Amino acid sequence: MTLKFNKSFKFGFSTVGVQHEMGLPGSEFVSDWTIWLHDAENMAAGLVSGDAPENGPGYWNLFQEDNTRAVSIGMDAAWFTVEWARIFPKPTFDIEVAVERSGEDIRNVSIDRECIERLSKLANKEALKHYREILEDWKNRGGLVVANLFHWSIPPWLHDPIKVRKLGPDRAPSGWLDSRIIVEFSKFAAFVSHELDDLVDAWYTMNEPEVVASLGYLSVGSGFPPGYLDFKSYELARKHLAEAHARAYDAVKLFSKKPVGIVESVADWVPLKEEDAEAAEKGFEHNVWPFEAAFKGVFNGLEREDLKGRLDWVGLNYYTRNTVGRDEAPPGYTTLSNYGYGCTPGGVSKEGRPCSDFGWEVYPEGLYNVLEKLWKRYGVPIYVTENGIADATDRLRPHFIVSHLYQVYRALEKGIDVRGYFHWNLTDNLEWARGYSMRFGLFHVDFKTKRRYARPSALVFREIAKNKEIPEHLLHLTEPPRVY
Ligand code: PGI
Repeated sequence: MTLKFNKSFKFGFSTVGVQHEMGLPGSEFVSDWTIWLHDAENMAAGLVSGDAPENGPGYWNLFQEDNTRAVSIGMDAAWFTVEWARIFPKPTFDIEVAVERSGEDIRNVSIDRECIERLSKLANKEALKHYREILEDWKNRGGLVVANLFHWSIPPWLHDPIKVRKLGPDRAPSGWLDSRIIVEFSKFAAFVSHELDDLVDAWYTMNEPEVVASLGYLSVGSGFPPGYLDFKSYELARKHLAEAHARAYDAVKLFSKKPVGIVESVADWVPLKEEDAEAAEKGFEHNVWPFEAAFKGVFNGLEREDLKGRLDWVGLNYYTRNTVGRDEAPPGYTTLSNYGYGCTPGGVSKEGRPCSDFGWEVYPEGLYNVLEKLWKRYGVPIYVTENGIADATDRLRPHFIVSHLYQVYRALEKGIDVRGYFHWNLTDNLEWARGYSMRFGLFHVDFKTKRRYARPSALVFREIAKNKEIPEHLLHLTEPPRVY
């Protein structure tokens, strides 16, 4: 017996500028993350690893070789981040557009052909041409192309995270705390759609807005910019991100008929005991706010016409669960350690599950649960845009892959419209504040020589992706791993 995926089901990889592109001469670009990762105080405080994005795997130069590698293990889809800071290294503020405001809300940004022409004069043409080459190369191999417009890094003219932390957001370019970012992001989105739509099969506006807001302004120990602890800023950043998605959705649609989505990482919210069910429900509800805003227009309990109806597909990043208990204090739930994201690196969870180098519990059945919930709520096509494990020695990854793909298979059997699975990641890359220590690759990267070496799990992945089925000899890995 084998477990078959539909022939149209996609298996993919992905790239993010800061994480993959740099490493070889000519690939450098500067964003807020560059400033942040190079900051000596951040390093001294242990907030960032000290690893520089300039020493990365070098995808900008080695894209053909990595694309070949991806095909060789059966991949036929990829999502690529088009880096805002590469395309517009200089401010776009001076290109005027009509902005419709209602109180503090940005309801519409009018972008016309003249605006695109003016943006074209400011844009870094070399970078644009290079992205065309990357996308074309992948398309010529028969790969599906998904384009992502925002994966965390912001041009420095819009965000100086060190100054925000030191001087406060009123005295520095403050990124997601300044509503102008919505207007500038819309211009960028319109321009990129105008320039690249012929090579793109699907778009998404941004990756994980909730992670950007919560790690930037609440969980400041995470080492994410700007590390400015302030609940009001968290709320403001969320609002701006919700509006930026809607306005960028409209901007992409000016020049594209392709589906436009948004990506968020959603955990399986598991109640510790029966009486914690309501707490888990609250956690999930909060987790999906980017979809609620884009699909229903509901944000902070209010319905907004100008946010609604802007979700053609859902991107799910799934890594693990959140096990929660009830809490009298707001928000009504508390996330418990030794489950989900809160485990000991390389250890074992309270339920006897193995945990990654990051301390994330392997919990594959959660992937099915989240897919089912998202499908019931939105009924639009879903891509698993990220799923993977930090596991330098590859002791867990083979089982991780098979057990998670089995959950996708189950979802497909139930009629859930999952279109593809993108493994995080093809190669080792820069894991943000944690640097090169967290290795997520199917291929090990020697960051000195830039050479890649297949891990055993790459072969396991190939066994499945090439024939789009879980073969009989891997069926023993479909059930969740357990240590005791
Ligand atoms: O940590 C692995 C990947 C990152 O490398 C991707 O850039 C990012 O999209 N990952 C895991 C998540 N999101 C991404 C899940 C949510 C999360 C983000 C940051 C959890 C902890 C820190």
